[in-house]
Amino acid sequence: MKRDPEQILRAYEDAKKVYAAYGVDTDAAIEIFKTIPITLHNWQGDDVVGFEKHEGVHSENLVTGNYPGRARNGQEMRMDIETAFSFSPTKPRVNLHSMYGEPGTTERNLQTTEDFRGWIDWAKQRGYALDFNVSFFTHPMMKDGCSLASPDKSTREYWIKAGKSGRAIANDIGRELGEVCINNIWVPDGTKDIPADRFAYRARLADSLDEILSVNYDKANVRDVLEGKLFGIGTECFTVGSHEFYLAYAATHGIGVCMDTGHYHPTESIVDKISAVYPYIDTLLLHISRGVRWDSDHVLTQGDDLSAIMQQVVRGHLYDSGKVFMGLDYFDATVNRVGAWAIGLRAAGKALLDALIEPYPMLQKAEIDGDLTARLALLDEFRNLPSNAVWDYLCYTRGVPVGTEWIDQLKAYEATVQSKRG
Ligand code: RNT
Ligand code: ZN
Repeated sequence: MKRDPEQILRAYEDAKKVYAAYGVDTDAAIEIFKTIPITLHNWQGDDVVGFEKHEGVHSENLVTGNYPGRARNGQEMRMDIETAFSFSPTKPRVNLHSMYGEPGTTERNLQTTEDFRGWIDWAKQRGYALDFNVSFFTHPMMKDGCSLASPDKSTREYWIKAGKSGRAIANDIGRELGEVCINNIWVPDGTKDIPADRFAYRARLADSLDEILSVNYDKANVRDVLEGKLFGIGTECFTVGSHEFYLAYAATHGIGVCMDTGHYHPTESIVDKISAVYPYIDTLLLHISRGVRWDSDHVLTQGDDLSAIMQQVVRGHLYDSGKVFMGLDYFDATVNRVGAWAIGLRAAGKALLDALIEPYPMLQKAEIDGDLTARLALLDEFRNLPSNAVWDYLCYTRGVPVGTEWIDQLKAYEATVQSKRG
């Protein structure tokens, strides 16, 4: 449904006055919003399958559903990504996995920047920054679910080489695009049942990381982060790359961590961890998903946790610190994949905008004054400020569909493009 432009503008003028009464300049907030990227994870586009041809390989990322129209190659995926971006006013940025090299014939540990030429040229042309991950999964060289921590030396060596190639590629990406490329390392390594020697697994992972990180690159081009996890399907009893392990490693080695909102105990949130960790690590990448009961990677939607995360990023001015990056990470094949991207981007964008126009100084003042009643009352009152009028205005002035209009556009894209794919 298309909305009436005059009504959008009128509602914004009213909302602007409401916020101004609380000391908030919504026009200024919109200008800041435009500078903060929300990174799109390319792997939602094809259910983390990749462009390589490995028959009968086990995937360490469980994706359910078989919605038609999956992107089968780089050209289709890039078109899908552009379409998702056209539905959201957020600043675009793309996170790429190494299993999406083209044409997909190079062994993962022998990949070079040229395997990503199509992606880099596209990003350059579109003005997108790119982030990178070596795909340490869904591959014949995975052994018993392990890569960098495997007891098998040749397995470890294969993946160390892949990790090193990945950093060289990330460095080239950052240099060529003139924007830092975040190189994220996540490995599924762990055991289904209780390990005898936890120390040995962790010592092997640390050695492999030491080796991968032994080359020094300019931090203007590449920054490294480690993504921990509580458990995964098949690694219920022991995950080598736990949060504590990576945090300790990152803090002592001058690198960063990636916090994935779906990787913790179901009642544990990353909201409180951001301010705790931020001062002591080099880089903080957020993988934002919606965990449901287990490490489920559901499509991101709005909610208290997402709002609170964005509030931390805004209240602490982390968005222009140069060391905090926000990206999406989920995979759902039961719904239109471009729709899944758009839902997440718009949810993240709304929460970010909400945080940017929150009358935070009033909350701070109440706290400083020791007025705990006002602090709590204001917190709850501010939830109902007319932020959606500001969001609609932002979409409208950015040439992005307002309200539910994007769903109609998605249906048209599905009918004319996605449904034609075999
Ligand atoms: C998996 C991690 C990881 C992956 C991607 C594909 O649990 O969240 O970030 O989702 O690397
Ligand atoms: Zn993740």
